[in-house]
Amino acid sequence: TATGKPNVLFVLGGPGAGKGTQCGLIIEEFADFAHLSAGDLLRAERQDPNSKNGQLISEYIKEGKIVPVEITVELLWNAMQKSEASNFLIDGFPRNQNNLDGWESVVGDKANVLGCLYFDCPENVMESRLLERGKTSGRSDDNLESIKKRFRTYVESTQPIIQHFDKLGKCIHIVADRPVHLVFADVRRSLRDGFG
Ligand code: UP5
Ligand code: MG
Repeated sequence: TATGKPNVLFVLGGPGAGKGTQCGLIIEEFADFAHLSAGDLLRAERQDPNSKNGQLISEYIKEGKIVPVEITVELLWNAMQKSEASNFLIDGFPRNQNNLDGWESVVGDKANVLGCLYFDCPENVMESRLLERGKTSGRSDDNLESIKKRFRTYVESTQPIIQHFDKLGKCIHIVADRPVHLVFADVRRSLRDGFG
């Protein structure tokens, strides 16, 4: 990049909207992008017997609540610093204003935030995807009770963040309620046009 700072594209959308799936496809095609899923980093941290935050993370995830930003942003920033990539897809973060504030104070102008890639999907579609995945995922939050809580957190806390980027003219809107390859065709076009 011109500035030498890493570029960051936040990837947002409801639970089951397809963030992880599409990020996987993006990094196959755009070799200079790395994918960091905040949820995956938290799940890995929860497994680490040396972590003092494991219990807290488990409880928050099962309840669909947003983990304190100090934990999440440290995992993200550490992973960014370990990576050679110059462009990052940060998947599933920031989920609320506190997350965005925590990002500003820890990372701030050490990275260049391009905006957000927003996967827009109706709740009933997300719900059936997650229930289907729940048959085999082993994820503690892929059950109807946790899914409902995740949806509520998404509407109350995360949608305002998406609107924030939208008002800045920095939100790429993707219709996510379609087959994976059709969604990706739009993603590819948007990345080439907007940020390529
Ligand atoms: N699928 C995907 N795309 C499809 C398509 N186009 N057509 C048909 N099926 C499609 O996809 C979900 C399922 O749908 C899969 O089975 C897939 O094959 C299928 P996926 O790509 O995994 O969707 P994604 O949006 O990534 O769903 P995910 O469940 O990961 O979303 P969440 O946002 O709920 O999960 P995340 O891992 O980001 O967060 C989990 C929890 O961690 C949060 O609830 C919270 O408690 C905590 N968290 C924080 O506290 N802070 C953070 O910053 C991040 C997470
Ligand atoms: Mg995901």
